[in-house]
Amino acid sequence: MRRNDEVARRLEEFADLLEASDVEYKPRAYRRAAENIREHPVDIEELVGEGEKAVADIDRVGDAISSKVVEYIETGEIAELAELRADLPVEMDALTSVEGVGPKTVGTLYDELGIRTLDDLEAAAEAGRIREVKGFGPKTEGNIREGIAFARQAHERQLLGEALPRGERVREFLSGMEAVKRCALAGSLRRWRPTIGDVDVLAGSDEPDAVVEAFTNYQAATDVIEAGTVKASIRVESVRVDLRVVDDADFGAALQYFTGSKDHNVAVRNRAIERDLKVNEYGVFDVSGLSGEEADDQRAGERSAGETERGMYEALDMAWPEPELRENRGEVEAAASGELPDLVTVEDVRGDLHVHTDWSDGNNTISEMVAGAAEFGHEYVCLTDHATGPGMVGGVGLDDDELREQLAEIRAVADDADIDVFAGVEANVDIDGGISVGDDLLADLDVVVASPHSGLDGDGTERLVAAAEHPGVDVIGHPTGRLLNSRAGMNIDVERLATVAADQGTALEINADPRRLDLTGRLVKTAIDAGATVAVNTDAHAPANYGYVRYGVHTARRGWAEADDVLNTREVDGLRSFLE
Ligand code: DGT
Ligand code: CA
Ligand code: CA
Ligand code: ZN
Repeated sequence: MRRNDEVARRLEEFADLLEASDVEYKPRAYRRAAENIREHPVDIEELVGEGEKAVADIDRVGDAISSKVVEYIETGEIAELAELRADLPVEMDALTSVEGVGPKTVGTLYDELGIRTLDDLEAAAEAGRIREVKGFGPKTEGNIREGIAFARQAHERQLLGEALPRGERVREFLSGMEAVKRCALAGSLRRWRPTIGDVDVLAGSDEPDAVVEAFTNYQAATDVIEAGTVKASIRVESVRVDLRVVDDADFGAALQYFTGSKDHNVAVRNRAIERDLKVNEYGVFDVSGLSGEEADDQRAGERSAGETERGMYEALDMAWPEPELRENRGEVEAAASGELPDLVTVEDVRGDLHVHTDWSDGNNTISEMVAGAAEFGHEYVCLTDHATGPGMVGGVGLDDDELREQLAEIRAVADDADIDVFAGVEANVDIDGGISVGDDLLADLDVVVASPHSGLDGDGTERLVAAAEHPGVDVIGHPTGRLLNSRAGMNIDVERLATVAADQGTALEINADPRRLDLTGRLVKTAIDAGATVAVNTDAHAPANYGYVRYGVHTARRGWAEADDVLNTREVDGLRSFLE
């Protein structure tokens, strides 16, 4: 089993403890080394076997860190790390999962108040002791108190954006086996929920032993949680992966069952009962002639489906609902009456309207981001760097003069580009709904994305309604401002916002960054039902981020969106007429 992730975690722990003791620079070096070890293609144990030099050759690792890696693999411990732990005996991961609490804060709160655990932190916040510590105040204390509940639940679920690539690699690995006839991801991952409890993988095979054996020896597994005859669970980095092996003849039934959601399955089962049919993970069975007791047997009755998932729904007189719809929000009725939506696809998307460059906090130049969009296959792209204003810290945002200067450069790049290039801005929506950029400049820009970046608690409806009514604004960016697993974001009456947005010709964004996925599927459905148009944007800060679009599109699909509901599926002329 590959141990790179385990080693990386030790180094990250090292970094946190150093940072908590106010050591400079070193923490950053340890984190970079950790990242490169985690991503390194060769198993770290193998490299240690080749000698310290082979470890030090990993980019950004170097001699000091490589000797600690060797020490850890050979002895199971790093002496210096053990000392640091003894000096600061805290639950670092749990504490730093509270928004606004970093290793430095943990160090201070331990020194001043002896806080070691989330429970300690909560008790200190409730008792008003944190505000007494130098550098803290009632506001910080309030934020910490609010962040704790979130942190407790956050620890249990992984981001879709982290779980999916790992699940896909497991699926590829198993699909490559001779013994595996069919293989698919199921569960919440197949439904594209924004966060994932565990990854479910299904394999159809008549050699379950061989499949389970290969799975538990999967090279990226960091742990085998359990292994049976037809199922097993491993950990891949921090994600739990459950495998189930079934007879290939039952694959469709098992896929339907293990895709869920539970609520969807209950609704499907009720439809079956109305028809004297029985649905389970082995198929659809006709139990009409059987007594209650006879029908209890899993495979009792004549089977009418189970080989394919489509067949399962057909046997129940239903069209096949896309997995993203299976949340029991009306899809069972729609599938029965032939009224399922024709969902938007990733291929329908023609461009990206929310992209950053190194003029603000992006990593790449305007031309690089344009070239990246062209290479990705887009027909157009809009560059929307941050404007100054509330929520922009550290001088990230551009003032109006700088935006004018950038506008000229974007026009110059556009002249030579292979795709249509629009000039935009990501302006801040202040607490009253005001926009942080001058009206004359807004009028000269092609696309204005207005996003909330500060004051992200409480109700944000009126603030966003005011922004949507602003004649210069085209798109409301990441409307709730939520950050998955760390910040709930604002409450919004999306029906009201969407009604105004539809009327004003303002689009509502689905921010496809897997840390946001904001709006959510549920809110997208409300917005579309109220007549609004959505825009699926990646908020890319580097060309590689254009690939986030699939997370946004599948979120749109969870909201029942068709291509016509999504602004950036339009050809460039259609986009222009929306923007006018
Ligand atoms: P997660 O892992 O919390 O993100 O959510 P799921 O939906 O992947 O749930 P999971 O992994 O517990 O189970 C996978 C699927 O298996 C689930 O969506 C539906 C099905 N399933 C599991 N347990 C039950 C159950 O007790 N009843 C029914 N009807 N279906 C179940
Ligand atoms: Ca699951
Ligand atoms: Ca599971
Ligand atoms: Zn942005």
